[in-house]
Amino acid sequence: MEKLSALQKARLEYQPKTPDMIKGDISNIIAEESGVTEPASFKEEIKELFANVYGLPVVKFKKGSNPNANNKVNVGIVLSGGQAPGGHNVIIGVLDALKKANKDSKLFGFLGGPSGILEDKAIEITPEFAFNFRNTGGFDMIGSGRTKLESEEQFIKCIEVFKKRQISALIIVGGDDSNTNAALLAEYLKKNNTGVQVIGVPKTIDGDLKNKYIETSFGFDTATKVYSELIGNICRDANSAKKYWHFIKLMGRSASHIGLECALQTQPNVAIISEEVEKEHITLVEIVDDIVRIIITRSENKEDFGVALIPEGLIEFIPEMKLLISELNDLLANNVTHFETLNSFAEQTQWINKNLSRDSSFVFSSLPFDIQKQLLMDRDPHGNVQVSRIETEKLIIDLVQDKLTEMKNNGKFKGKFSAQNHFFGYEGRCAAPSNFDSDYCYSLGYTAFILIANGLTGYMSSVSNLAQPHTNWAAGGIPLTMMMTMEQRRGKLKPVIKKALVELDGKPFKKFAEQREECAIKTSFIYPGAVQYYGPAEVCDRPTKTLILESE
Ligand code: FBP
Repeated sequence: MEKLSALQKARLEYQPKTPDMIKGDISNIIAEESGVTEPASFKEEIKELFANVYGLPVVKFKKGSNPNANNKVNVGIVLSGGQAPGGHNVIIGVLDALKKANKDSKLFGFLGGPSGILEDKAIEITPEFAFNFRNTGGFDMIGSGRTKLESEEQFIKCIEVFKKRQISALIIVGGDDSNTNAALLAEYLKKNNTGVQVIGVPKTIDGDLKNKYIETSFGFDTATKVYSELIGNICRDANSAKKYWHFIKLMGRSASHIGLECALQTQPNVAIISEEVEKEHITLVEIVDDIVRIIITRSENKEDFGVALIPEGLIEFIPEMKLLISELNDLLANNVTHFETLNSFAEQTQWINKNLSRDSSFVFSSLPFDIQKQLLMDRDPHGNVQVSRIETEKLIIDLVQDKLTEMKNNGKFKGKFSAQNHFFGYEGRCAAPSNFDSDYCYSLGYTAFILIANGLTGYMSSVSNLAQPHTNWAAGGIPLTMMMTMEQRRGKLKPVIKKALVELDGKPFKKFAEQREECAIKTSFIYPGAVQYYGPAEVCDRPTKTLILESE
């Protein structure tokens, strides 16, 4: 058996904390309805697409007798998309609840993500097997994948597999896209009277699956604490050596929640927020000019060092880059075969430049070759450029360097500029979950099973009041359709769960904006240190600053 560290052993014994309302016998918990709900926009379109799971009520748990809770059931679970700390605890929360309700019930974990359902690859998750995964990071218990479940053919295959394994409920743990697919599957299964229920669980380190009812997605807490520890260490190194500017790209496919939270935790000199760049139409040149301004001012104060945070998704929010990427996406999607016949990079760029609009061709040509190559790399399953593979931090360093050299030659910059680049992304996705994520995920899994025991389908498991002590957390379910809207995807209007971007009038951004100029010029770093698992609650259990500010 694999050798465990003392901390790993201790974490296996950690009992996640849960809301009071899900304690006790599962047969004594019922789901109370609190009004029929509808999405905020495209009501008619969504109603038509989801005729069978539309207009369901939000439910909250309360004490009451549920005669079906102890029925023997087989439940399936699948992890979908990128890893996020706490996924194993979701599975263990479901398992503990299911076995508590009836020890003969079974939990099947589909392997390697949604494709595991289509290929009928699953294992039974027993308490003995699951024990070694309690409070651990990673998704290695059953793996994950990015296969989209959306076609009728796939749904028919799912039904076949559920029948064979006598599965009467499926839990899909994923982000906005996976939960949109959960809603489509729930609708299909209900329309066809299969009796199979579908429950979603909000996962993503990006923190962009949240709304009025879902306060945060799991994994965001741990990932941002891990990145903040690393950023704090770099800030301290910068402040010790006083010779480097560190440019750190942070994960988050689209939204800048991770960058914003880390900026609140560490107070770097620069933190770019993509949503602001888009709203204010800030160009790449303007971004660079502002960083140069900060470098020069700090240099005049004899501080030729600093730390800048760059969100991974930035490139797609810069107006001229957004247009370029969208033209490239269409060009590449519509000319796959022809593009494959172009053998050299020179041939590829020549063809690209010929087919782009004049403005985009100009922007493309002005980029360094490495970035041009990265922009032409394979798209993800949604046809999007893979931003985690674009070295935006290096692009910005190059442009800043060029500008400073020019200014030096003109006598306008007399200091020194030496840059280091970093990318923090995969480092945080499989970290051992913080107490918050351990507790939250276990409670989400446990809640998902109670929703199943109450006969519900088409819901997302919800645990709220998260800024309060766990005893006051509320548990229940939110209808998936009420979080939906319609958006253009590959030229078609499609139902989607709305991605939550950083709100510029929200409290976390306002707090950051209030202090950023001072942090830019005056060294004001905070060194948060490592995630703590044992010790006083204010050190070990505190949620993110984003969550606290949003709950005020
Ligand atoms: P999910 O939205 O599936 O949770 O994944 C988010 C993420 O971690 C992004 O931050 C990042 O851009 C992407 O996954 C990287 O994907 P991959 O794991 O395929 O490299």
